[in-house]
Amino acid sequence: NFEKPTDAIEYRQSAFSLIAYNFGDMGAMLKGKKPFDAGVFSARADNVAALSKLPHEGFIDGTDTGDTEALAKIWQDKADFDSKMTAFKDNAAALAVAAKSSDQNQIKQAFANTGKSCKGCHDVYKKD
Ligand code: ASC
Repeated sequence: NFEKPTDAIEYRQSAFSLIAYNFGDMGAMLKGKKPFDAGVFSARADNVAALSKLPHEGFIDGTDTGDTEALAKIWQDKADFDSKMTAFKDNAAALAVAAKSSDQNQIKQAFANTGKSCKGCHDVYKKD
C-alpha cells in the first residue's frame, strides 16, 4: 500500500509517462514520422500492455487533490472509471498481440482502439 496520497499520485503519473513515451513512439511509426520497425513496435506494444496494468492501482481515495490532473469525478463515477481502465488494459493487450502480426490494418485498428481508450478517459476524468 501507498504510505502517502502523494506516493499514489506519483506512482500513477510515472506509469502514464512511460505509457505516453512508448505509445507516442508507436504513433510516430504509424504516421510515418519515423521508419516502421516491427521489432521495436512490438517491444513498445508489450511495454504498453504491461504498463497499462499499473496506473489503476494509484487511484486510491483521497488523491483527487494536490499535484494531479485527476478529476474528483473519478471517485464519483468509480464503476465507470474502473470499466474504462479495464477496457484500456484489454485494448493494450490486444495491441500487443496485433503487433506480432504483419497485418498493418490490424495493427492500425488496434492502435486506434487503444488511443480511443486513452482519450475516452482523459475527456471525462482529466483536467484540461
Ligand atoms: C498519446 C498520448 C495520449 C493519447 C491520446 C490518444 O500518445 O499521450 O494521451 O495518445 O492522445 O488520443
